[in-house]
Amino acid sequence: MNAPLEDSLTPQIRVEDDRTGLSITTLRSALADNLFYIQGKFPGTATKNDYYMALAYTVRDRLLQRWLNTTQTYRKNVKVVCYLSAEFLIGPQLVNNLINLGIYAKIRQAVEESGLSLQELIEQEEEPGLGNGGLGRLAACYLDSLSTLEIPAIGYGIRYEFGIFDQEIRDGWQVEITDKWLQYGNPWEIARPEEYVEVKFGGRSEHYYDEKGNYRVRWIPDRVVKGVPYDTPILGYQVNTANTLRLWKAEAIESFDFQAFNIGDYYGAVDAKIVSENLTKILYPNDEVIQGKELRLQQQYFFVSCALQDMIRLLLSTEVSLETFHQQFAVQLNDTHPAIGVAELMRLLVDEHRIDWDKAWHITQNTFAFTNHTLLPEALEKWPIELFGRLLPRHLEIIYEINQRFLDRVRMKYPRDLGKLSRLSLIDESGERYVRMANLACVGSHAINGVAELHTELLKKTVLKDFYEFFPEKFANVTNGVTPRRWMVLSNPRLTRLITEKIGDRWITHLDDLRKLETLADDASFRQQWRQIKQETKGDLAAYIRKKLDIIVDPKSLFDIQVKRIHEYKRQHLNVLHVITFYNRLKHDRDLDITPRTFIFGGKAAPGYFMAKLIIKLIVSVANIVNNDPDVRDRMKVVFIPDFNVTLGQRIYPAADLSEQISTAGKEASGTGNMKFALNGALTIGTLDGANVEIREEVGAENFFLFGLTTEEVYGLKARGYRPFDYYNQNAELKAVIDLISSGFFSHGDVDLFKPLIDNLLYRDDYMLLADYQSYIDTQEKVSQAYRDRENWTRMSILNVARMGKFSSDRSIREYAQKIWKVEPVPVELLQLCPGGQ
Ligand code: CR1
Repeated sequence: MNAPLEDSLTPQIRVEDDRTGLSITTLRSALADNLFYIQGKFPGTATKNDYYMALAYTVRDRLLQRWLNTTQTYRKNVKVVCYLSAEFLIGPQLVNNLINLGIYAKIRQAVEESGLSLQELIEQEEEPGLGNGGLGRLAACYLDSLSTLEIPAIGYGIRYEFGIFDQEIRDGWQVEITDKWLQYGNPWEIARPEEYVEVKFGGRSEHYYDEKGNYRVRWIPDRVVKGVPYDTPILGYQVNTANTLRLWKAEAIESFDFQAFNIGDYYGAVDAKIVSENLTKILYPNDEVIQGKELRLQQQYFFVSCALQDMIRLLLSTEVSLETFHQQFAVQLNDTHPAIGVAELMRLLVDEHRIDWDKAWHITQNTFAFTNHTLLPEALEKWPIELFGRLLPRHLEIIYEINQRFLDRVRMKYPRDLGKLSRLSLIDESGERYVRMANLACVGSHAINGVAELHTELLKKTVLKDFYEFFPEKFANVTNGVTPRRWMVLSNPRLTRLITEKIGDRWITHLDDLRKLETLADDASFRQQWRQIKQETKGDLAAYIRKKLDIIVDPKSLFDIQVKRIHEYKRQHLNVLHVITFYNRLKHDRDLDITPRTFIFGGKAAPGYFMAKLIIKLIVSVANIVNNDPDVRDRMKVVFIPDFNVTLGQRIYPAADLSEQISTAGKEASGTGNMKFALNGALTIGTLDGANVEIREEVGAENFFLFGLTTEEVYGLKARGYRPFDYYNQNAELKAVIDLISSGFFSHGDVDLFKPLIDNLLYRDDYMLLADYQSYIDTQEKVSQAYRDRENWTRMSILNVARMGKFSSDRSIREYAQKIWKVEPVPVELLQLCPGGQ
């Protein structure tokens, strides 16, 4: 990969010493030094990974001035955004840091003059897979934008020892492999063991009167765990701001079990250590469905408590009164996973810092804001009271108290409306009793937002309707965005260079500038260059597919791509129905003049989600038949790329012609892959769901392939009684597709294999594939026709990119900063230099 751009150094950096200088000579000797002194290797015995590590440290050294100075700046009474998230899917760090530092070309030269290949070293990096999908990746894009916009921020989360599993496909089935991302060390993090905090679990609360006769509560836990922070710098694009991602690792408190040790129970003491460290061992691999496991609640409470204690310590280290907490920190709850923070902050303020309840509640409500990321009912977190009370007895009391005060207000506003009362209550009492985390988040926050316009509207009308009616002023929309640094500059260097040649590089931080490309859409030679780049990028992906999977695909065919978590509502199987329709048409008429296509899929299924795994099996089974059928050769190929992750996304999004965004209307909160594809020049085939609606508005209906039922129509059809079987009966082509799967054609004659999937479609079809089938097929036909007119297709592709300005995460973060957090940029000056730098 070539440098996406000329190197451009941030003007303010004034620190050049032997260790951090940027001359090629200094860079080369730094690389050699790090290999020797940090990796402890001679060049002769060093592995590629040793070289990667040495290079990573060389880059990190050049980041430290900015990082430490950023931290210093924030000690001076500025409001800091704290983004609390159980997931941060940050992706590989090396190239991103090179780009943001503006030293890519220099480093490449130094590496190459040392006899190494930069590309090979880049490929050594293990990405930290600390997230499942969109939610975790969004958090990562937001950190990038916060730093680039010079907004003081800390990301707080969990340092999972094992992140999202690696996916292998064996015999068509997904197999999960443990993700040992830390096995060779992580050069980007710095442990800060001296800044540990203690987190309590279990036990009971004790109510008493203090020395002044005030009523107090203290928590007598039966277990204490140590939280140790590990910090990763998040450097902004060509600014001095490097915010911190602070991830917590659980460790045992040795002293706590000395008792066991002293009575000779050495094993017992070690057991306690293992139990503590289990807390942050593994990321739960479920996307949008709760698993309700005790360990998960422990994880949530653990990192949230660590974070809030850390903030309080930070604040108290600055002479400022704790009562100004909400003026010092804006805390964003990324979904309900950190919602326990509402009760924890109340506990810290009331029990531990003796602030009275009303004041503490004012602080809490003005501190927190809550983002909802899904409408799926199975994703709404709730915890059985019994479990909750056993783990967090004091928090349960606090939640009861919050609830009582809140419900008193509800009663005042709606006397005698018992339905309202029971729906708004923080406790679900309809059967077994549960704590409802979304309700806690709504009551404890001053702002609540959805992640796309449609999603926010649906929140107000459905899952959070009662809350919207009770406090409409809290609700706002902030449509998601993605960072153009990673999702264009880093992943698509060719297009980055072309665009920059034409309109300058301001678009990288002001994505609206892409509008300047609009007029170029009418320039034939520009279109030619644009097409050429897409062709080369598709060639790269084709080479990857050949190398990894031994499948030959034609870069001239239409690359039709769906990559995202596998989920029934995302309807990868609707895509498969089209693949088989396409196949059948070719089989029936071998001379059919069809636009050749390569159908590409990728995505992980939750390990316990049978139907999702069966969908993968179906894709791979169809691929095996189609790819080996001489009748259709050269006209279609089907590929499932295993182990979709950030690194692979960087290869895949830029190579797409067509982006599949085909969820059932009303189900996808926003989607962000849809933005990455379109930003890289793919056209979208999609439903009116999530941010698709806004993407279509921006790029223009004529540059978007719309199909399917609207949300209203979905609701309407469900209400009238949806009968999928009728669609099957009345549509010969659909029937042929379904029958072909049922016949065992794709499963070596096994007629049972896909039966669960087929039966589900014929007799339930919750996600209405059959209702949308014909419209999808017709629209795919339009896509095929449109692709034949290469000039016009290219025009549409250029216009898509030109009109994607809105979907920069910079825009999203500006909205959060203004509407919700009330924070301002604080530029960082490099004042305090390291001794060697002066
Ligand atoms: C949504 O499904 C959205 C991301 C980020 C996901 C997706 O549509 O783009 O969040 N939700 O907002 C999710 O993971 C747990 O919920």
